[in-house]
Amino acid sequence: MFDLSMIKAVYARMDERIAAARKVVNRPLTLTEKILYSHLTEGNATKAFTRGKDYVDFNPDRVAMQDATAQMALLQFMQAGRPKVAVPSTVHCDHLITAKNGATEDLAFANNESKEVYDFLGSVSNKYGIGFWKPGAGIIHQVVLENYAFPGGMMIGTDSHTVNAGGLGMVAIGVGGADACDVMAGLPWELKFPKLIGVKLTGKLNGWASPKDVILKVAGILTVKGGTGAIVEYFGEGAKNLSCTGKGTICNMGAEIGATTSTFGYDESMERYLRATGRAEVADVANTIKHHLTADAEVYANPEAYFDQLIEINLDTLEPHLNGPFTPDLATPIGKMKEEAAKNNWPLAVEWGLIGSCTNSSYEDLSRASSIAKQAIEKGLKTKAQFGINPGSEQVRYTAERDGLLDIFTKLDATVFTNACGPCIGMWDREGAEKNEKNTIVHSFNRNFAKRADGNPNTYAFVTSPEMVAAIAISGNLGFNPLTDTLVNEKGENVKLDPPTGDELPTKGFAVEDPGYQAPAEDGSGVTVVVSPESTRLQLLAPFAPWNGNNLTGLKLLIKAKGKCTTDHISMAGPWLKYRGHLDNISNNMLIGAVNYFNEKTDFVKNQLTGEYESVPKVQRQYKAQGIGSIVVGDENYGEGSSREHAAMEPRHLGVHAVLVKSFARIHETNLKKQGMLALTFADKEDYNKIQEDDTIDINGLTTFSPNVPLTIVLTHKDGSREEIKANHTYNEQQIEWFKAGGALNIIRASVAK
Ligand code: MIC
Ligand code: SF4
Repeated sequence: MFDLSMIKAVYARMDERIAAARKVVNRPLTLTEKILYSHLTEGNATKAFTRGKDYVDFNPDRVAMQDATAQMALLQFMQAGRPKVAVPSTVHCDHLITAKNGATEDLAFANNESKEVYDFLGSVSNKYGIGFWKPGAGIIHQVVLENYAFPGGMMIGTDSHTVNAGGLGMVAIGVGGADACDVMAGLPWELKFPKLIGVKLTGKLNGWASPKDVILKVAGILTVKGGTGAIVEYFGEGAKNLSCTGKGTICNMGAEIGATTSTFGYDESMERYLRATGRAEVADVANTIKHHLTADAEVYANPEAYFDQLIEINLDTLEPHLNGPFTPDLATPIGKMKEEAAKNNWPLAVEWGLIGSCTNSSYEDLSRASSIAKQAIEKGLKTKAQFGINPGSEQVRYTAERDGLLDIFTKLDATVFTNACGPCIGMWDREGAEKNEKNTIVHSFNRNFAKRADGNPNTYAFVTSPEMVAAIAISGNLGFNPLTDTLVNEKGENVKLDPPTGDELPTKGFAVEDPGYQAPAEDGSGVTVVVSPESTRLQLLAPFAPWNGNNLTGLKLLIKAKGKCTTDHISMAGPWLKYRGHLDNISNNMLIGAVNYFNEKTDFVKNQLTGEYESVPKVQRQYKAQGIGSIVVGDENYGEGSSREHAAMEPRHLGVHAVLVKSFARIHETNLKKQGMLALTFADKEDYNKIQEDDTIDINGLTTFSPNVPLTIVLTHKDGSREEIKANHTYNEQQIEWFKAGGALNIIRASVAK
């Protein structure tokens, strides 16, 4: 068990902290407020904060990082001049393992291919007191839920699905590496005090419905930006009826509605999970302060009075859903899928069914999906689609193997891939993907943006529960509704699949031989970290230049992005993951997935110096070489999706000064600010239409840059005509200092130098 004394200390101060919060807020408290107010940097609250307005400093209890983001986070931390991390922190190697031939071969390949990166992460972790989870140990959020998450705790992680730990009653938030660096350096972490969305769950799941369907439905209601700036708190009888890992699934995909995080009050399902995962002592102490680990009774009795928005879902009548294609909020209940697919021309034949990802790779998930697979074997059915599985952790895998679950899948010709992200992050060597054929896949992951899993823009990916993935993979048909439809077996008989069954937790308990954990050195001062100057995968960071004190003038429009522009469009994953530790190399993928408004093409923009059309990074490197600044323009919810700060560091590195959009996703906006960029929004969204392809742009008002005062943007069009528009921003005093210093890290550096 890890960090019991830290958990006890958090619990020990909760009484006093919550009493102080109660006094200033002066009404009953939600769970979210209890957790936030008991983690204030100032200690006991002295004033009530205004939701959606006040910036507040917090002291999170721990930090989690995955390998693809940890490289940048730790390259920054190395410059902070601290001997050891200030709070318990961990690194998890899960993103860099390609799924191809199955776990044993794939893991060996990755260990070789990414050796340099793993050695770097291992030695940095060892030096600075960070727990290190080796490749194959599992997916960060499953490993965190199994080992580190605790009710009432607060955590940040360099991955947007850090929110998964809400399943164990935490406030767990995804951030960029620079934020993690601050917290590991012992500095406070700042967040705009969130709004609160309440989701009341009534009834009990039954039949084919699963926890995944709760969040697929919520995503349909709130859309990809409906949760922005808010924490979602689930409650009600229905919540108590869900397993702990099921709650994790729901919180996990809260990232897909843009929510800051989601959480559930402490209950018996969490207690069972803590005990089953070797943390009985955490459950025992949590039991002593139970009343602090859920909202006050008045809140749930009269939620309208305490939440900014309220949603109610009846689990008794919830239908299984499939969300997609290309966006996780396009929710279709299974009963309507045949109709919708025909109407929209979605290919019905399903080529692959994939179970895994941090969202749905628990023991319960594998157990319920295997109950469907088992029926297929017994009823003489074969899978029509190909079938792949990534268990969430070595503990889950080992236990599922012992209990015969994996054997059932392999009898159906499934491939068991490594305990890692794999296809979910485009680390999937899918045969034939390069042909770019139109095809459908179903998976239990959370994201389904174009090209995400296999790089093929014509793969129609649908997100659903593991048990539905199994049923649909067996039928090979997107429209197959296991509630009503039958399938024809080898003997030509019509057979029907019974609803899934499964174990919330393994009846014989969890087991594992080697969980893949490496503890750091007690005293790491003697450990050296080497980064070869010749490396193509790792590069030490050079400080960005501070602001020169003048308004920005003569910026060229680099690209006006049209429509959805997620972090996958700005800094693609898959094959580019290998450069996550090398800023200059990864910058060659900057915005190559974004659609150019003026020609509807990707990675094809006008070079204003030559009039030629070229790839985005190429054009930008020419501007940089000539000392010309540039600006990126975007649409709604720009930077949706991942926490990867590369999407902010690449433009910074290549000389883009500002990003001007209709609206931002939270993490990306903060990442831009942290790296010393200008993150601006159109005061009037219609002004997006005024931006022309050959525009030269000035940003005025920077010499008096201050909170709540809009900046002025002057557009000079090709014909010499000029237009002035207003741009809003959300910078506070501190964040303006980041801009002036050329990035937040320069401020930490300066304080070390003193
Ligand atoms: C993702 O799911 O997109 C990732 C890969 O886990 C990212 C982090 C990254 O880009 O490394 C995330 O969600 O934050
Ligand atoms: Fe890994 Fe996918 Fe989860 Fe991101 S969403 S952490 S890539 S499994």
